Amino acid sequence: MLDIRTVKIIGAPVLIFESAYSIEENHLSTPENEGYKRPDGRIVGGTEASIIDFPYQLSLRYYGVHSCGAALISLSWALSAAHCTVDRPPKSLSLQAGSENRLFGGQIRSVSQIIEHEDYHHLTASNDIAIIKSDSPFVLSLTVRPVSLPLPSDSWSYGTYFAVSGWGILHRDASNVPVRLRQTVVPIVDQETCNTAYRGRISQSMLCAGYWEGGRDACQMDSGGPLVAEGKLVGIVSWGNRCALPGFPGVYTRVAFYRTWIASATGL
Ligand code: 4AZ
Repeated sequence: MLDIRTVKIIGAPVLIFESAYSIEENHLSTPENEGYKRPDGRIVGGTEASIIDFPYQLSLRYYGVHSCGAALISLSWALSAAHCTVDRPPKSLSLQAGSENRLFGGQIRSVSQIIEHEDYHHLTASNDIAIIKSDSPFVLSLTVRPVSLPLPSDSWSYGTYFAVSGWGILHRDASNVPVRLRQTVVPIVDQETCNTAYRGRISQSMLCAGYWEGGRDACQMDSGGPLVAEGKLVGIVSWGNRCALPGFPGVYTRVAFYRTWIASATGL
């Protein structure tokens, strides 16, 4: 199956769409892979993170409940994945900044506008990017600070490591979402190699990161969240074949590819 969309009811009456994209391939469920699907209860190699080190990290809330990550790119604008906002009216969403605890603290804003990429396609996850406007600006602080955007011409060479962060699940089959922010570090994966692994589904607007042997990755509920290197927002958590599987890196929306689209939508 190409596109798995999970709907979970977490303590009725709140309906949460756990984010969208995983390619499920039965032949991958071998005993060797089992260890990577359940890597000793940690996010795929992650550790708890302080919001001071990730002051651009936002929680995108759906009816008040964490549903995706997002990144603060100015005091009034955020970037996330289109699969996190699709079919969700602005009124149903809010943003939390400035807290590593997704249940408590920080600054919370209503969403006044959502600009999904006009060519977002849910089956291919192409153009999986959305711009979100907060109804009033966040206040700059030690724990709330926008991340820089890359230049359209920016690219990252072999050997570059990125930080990915979020409140995503700790392994692919986990049912609970961590309360505290977590992060992990992943190297860039060669575009051709990634495209071969994913059988031609990786376009120039995507970027892959992860370890060939698996073990560290973003996962559901990290979607829409930031992949950062050298203070720049390089990627947005988008999709992958499950999480942290060997041979299947995480796939991210390549932010540099959308730099002019972001400028024309926001003026940033
Ligand atoms: C998801 O379902 C998802 N390992 C997010 C990221 C990755 C896989 C799935 C990448 O939202």
